Amino acid sequence: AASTEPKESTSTSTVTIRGATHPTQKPWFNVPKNIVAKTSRRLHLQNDHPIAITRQIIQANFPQPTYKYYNEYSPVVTTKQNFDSLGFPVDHPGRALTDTYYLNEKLLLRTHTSAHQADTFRANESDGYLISADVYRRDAIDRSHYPIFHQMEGARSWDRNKVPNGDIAAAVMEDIERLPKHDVVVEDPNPPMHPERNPLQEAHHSAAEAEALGKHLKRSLENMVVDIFTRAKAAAIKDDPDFVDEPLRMRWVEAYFPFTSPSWELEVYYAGDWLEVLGCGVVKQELYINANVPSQVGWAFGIGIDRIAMLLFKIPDIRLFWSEDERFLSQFTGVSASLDTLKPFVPFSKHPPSPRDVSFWIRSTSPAGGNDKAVFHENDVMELVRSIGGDEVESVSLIDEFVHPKTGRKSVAYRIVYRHLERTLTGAETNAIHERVRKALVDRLGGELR
Ligand code: FA5
Ligand code: MG
Repeated sequence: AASTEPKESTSTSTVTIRGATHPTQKPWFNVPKNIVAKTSRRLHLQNDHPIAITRQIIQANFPQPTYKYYNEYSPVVTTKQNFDSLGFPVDHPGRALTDTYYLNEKLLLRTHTSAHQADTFRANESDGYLISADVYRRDAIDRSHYPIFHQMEGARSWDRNKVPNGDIAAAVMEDIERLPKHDVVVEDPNPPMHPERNPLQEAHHSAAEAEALGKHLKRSLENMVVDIFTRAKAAAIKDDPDFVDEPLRMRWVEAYFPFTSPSWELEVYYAGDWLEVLGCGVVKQELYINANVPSQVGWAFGIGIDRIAMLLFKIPDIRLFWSEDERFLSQFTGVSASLDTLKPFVPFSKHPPSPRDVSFWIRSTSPAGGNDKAVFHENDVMELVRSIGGDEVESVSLIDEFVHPKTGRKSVAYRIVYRHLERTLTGAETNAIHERVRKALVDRLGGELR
């Protein structure tokens, strides 16, 4: 059956997440019950779960004790941890209630593992670290987007007071020599610095130092991706000896993050398209300074685990990670203990999709006593549909928009595809869920049905 409606979610005054109870506050509190319920799942720590297996494979590329692993941080963080400590401007769109799940004015569900950068730099327990965790974002609904996914953060630092002669560039270059080599040609067409978007941090380190850090960062991450694809290919060939794969293609793309400069994203060519797998860069010196370790310099990255797991195991739909069906889970038994036993996922029979459309007028003015809901945001539609329809919702897409020529009112039409991953939904079942979704759209978004 579909998950329960989050009816009471805005009227309760506390919420308990992983055993800790927090006060909730209007108008910030916007976490539906189905999301609260999933905060305890911790898929990245569940033995033999594909998310945990992928985490282990990434970790294997960043060995202890150089890298210390942190996998237990709570998803409830402060706005300071998630945004301020990283230099996000106060008006950054990521801070909006339409994009982020808040408990109250100060507390939210982390939107990325970078929320723990400042604290982990401050703890200063090792040269490098890896942090894996569940992260939360209000977003679109389709096969590769789910409001909860998993990230792995990584960082490596060098201390100016500890390297020979204080020569960071030389120390980093020496460490590069110790990294494994790979023979994949990586496209890297952009200049390493960009004067406005990605300036060199001239006040804090030299061009040679930044270049060495960038090199160490890129080689470390390329090695990880090569390892993942080598394992995926070995698994596919074991499964089908005639399997012919395309050679791995990777490229570096210039990016922007408020907490790194220069910054890059790594893309991998997959199924006819470039897929972004991670963001990274040279850590802004302010982070080290604010964390009380001003003599350190280094790099950081953040990778999406779910996307990598989908590639690795050929998992067609991101919702499958949340399945408790044995036909899904049993396929990975034993892999955590022996990563070489990895094999691709074999989909169980695919059940038919049940598309239903809904059109409604957008109420663009605030309801009496209203708050930020005054302005229509598509993520509100996405979340409402997910809250009511649960994981039976496969995708939600805008199929039509119409502005009435006289009144100027706008209407929108969405197609919702319902599909249960484990059995066939009957027409009556689908209609019943869809009717509740339609009703909720009217009640909650003020969307009068067309
Ligand atoms: C970040 O979250 C930065 N914190 C990454 C970072 C860390 C940069 C450290 C520099 C230094 P971004 O929003 O691009 O960046 O997400 C990082 C990765 O998470 C993406 O490359 C992608 O692999 C994954 N990701 C992002 N959004 C989703 C999503 N909705 N579903 C699945 N994976 C996602
Ligand atoms: Mg990105």
